[in-house]
Amino acid sequence: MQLSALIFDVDGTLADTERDGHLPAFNAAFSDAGLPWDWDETLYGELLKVTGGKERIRHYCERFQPDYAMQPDFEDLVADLHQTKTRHYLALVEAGGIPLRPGVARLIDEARAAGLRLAIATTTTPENVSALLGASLAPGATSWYEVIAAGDVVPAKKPAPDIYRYALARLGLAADACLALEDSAAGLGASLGAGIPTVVTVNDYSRGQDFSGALAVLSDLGATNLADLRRWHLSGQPETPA
Ligand code: XBP
Ligand code: MG
Repeated sequence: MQLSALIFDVDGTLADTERDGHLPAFNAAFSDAGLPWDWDETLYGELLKVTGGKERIRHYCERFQPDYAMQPDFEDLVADLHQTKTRHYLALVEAGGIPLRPGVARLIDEARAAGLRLAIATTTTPENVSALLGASLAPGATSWYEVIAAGDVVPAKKPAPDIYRYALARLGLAADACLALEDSAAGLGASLGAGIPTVVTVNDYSRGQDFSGALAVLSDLGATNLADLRRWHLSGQPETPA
């Protein structure tokens, strides 16, 4: 099947947003709320196994702050903390603090020049996506993406396939006409669950996770071009490591 579209994950794939953006933003939100919680990189690596910022806060409270989780307005408190966190994250991104990972901008340029359709499938919020694309890729880059499937637009987050199925439906494409780019086992589970051939670029948080079924597992896209993606997509087989 001809390759017609690239579907990009955001966090960890387009940029290392977790370490440099989301983690400090969560901690700033806790501090604003007067909560003595300070997630370090090790704990955050564990918490990242729960996708979705609200879900992550809820999981943390249920596991480490049970008294806080038992409050009658707990869900409202989670929503408020997440709203504050998103405000801090947007400020970090808009300040230009989060560069794209190696090769990402070049690959997007190659795909656009070749007439490939582009989409996003992410657990984060749409406003976070637009801010990152506008600040780190190019002003107006959001318009390069036909579909931005993000956050709560689907009931179940990665590794559920919902967000990728949503993107396919909006693209009107079959799964095997697309190629997904992911960074984590949860993301790969979601894209493969939707039947989409997938290339993984690992990062410090996802290194060592199980990427069985990926067409290729790379350290980054710095040495990868569109011809590589087309070759892997055509073969349909995982590339044997060099
Ligand atoms: C990674 C996630 C997101 C971010 C936090 O998303 O799981 O929840 O960690 O963003 P991706 P929010 O699918 O792009 O890898 O707080 O907006 O959820
Ligand atoms: Mg990701």
